[in-house]
Amino acid sequence: MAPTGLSYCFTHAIARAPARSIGHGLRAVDRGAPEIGRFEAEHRSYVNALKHAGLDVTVLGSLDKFPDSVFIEDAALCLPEGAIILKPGTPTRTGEADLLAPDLSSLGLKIHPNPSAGFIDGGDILVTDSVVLVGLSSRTNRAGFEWLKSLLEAWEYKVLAVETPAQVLHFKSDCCVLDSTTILATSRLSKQACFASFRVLTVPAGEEPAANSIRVNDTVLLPTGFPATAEMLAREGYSINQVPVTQPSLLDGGLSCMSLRFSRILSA
Ligand code: CIR
Repeated sequence: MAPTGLSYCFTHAIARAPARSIGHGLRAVDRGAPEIGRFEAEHRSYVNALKHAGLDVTVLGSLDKFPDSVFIEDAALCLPEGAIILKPGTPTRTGEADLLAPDLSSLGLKIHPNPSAGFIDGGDILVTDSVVLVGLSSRTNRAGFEWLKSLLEAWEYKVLAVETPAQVLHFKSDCCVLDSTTILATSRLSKQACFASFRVLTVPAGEEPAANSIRVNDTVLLPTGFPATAEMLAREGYSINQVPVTQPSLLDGGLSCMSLRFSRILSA
C-alpha cells in the first residue's frame, strides 16, 4: 500500500547528463534542434533545483548512443520496493532501460526486470498516494500496462489504466501531483473520470506545458515562462521554484522526465 507522501516526498534523485547527440532527439514538431551547451546549462539548473528541494542527486554519465537518454524517467520507475525497469515504446529508446539497470543496482536499488513484451514509458505513470494511473499512449500499450499492474498489485497498489489524449506524448506531459489529494492538469485532462476523487487545479489556457511540473518535498518545480500558473500555485499556498526548460521542450521533454525521484527513508 502506498504510504502518504510517496508521490512527492523524496530523499534522492537520479538524472543523466545530456548526450552530445541530443540534437538528434525525437520531437513531434521540429522547432529546431536543442543546443548542447544550453541544454547542459539548463540541466545544471534543474539538478540544482532538485538539490535545493532537499534531494541527494546522482548524475549518471551521458549515453551518446541514445540522444533522448537525458529523459531518464521513461526507462525506470523507482518505488520503495525497488527500481522497476520499463520498456520505452519507441525503437530508438528501448535500449536505454537495460543500460540503466546496472547503474540503479550499483546505487543500492533492488532491480525488478521487465520480461514483458509490452511497452511502457515512465512518463505515462502517475504515482499518487492513493492510486497509480497509467496513461495508454503511443508509447505505452495494454500489454505494458497489464505487466506493471500485476507487479504493483502484488505490492498492494491500486493501478488503473487511463487514456492519454492523442495529441499528448505522455500522460504526465499534461498533469502532475501537487499533494496527496491535489492534481495540476491541463483542461483536456482535468475532467477525466480518473481524477474524480482529487481536487484538480487546471492550468490557465495557453500555459498547458506548465502541467509538466513536479512537487518535490516542500517545493513545486515549475517550468519558467508560465506566470498565470505560477500565480495560481502561489495563491494556493504552494512554494514554487521556476526552472528553465527551453531546450528539453524542443524535444517534448520537461521537468518530470529528467529524473527518477525516490525515498530511501520510505524504502527502509
Ligand atoms: C521522446 O520523444 O521520447 C523524447 N524526445 C521526450 C521524452 C519526454 N519524456 C517524458 O515526458 N516522460
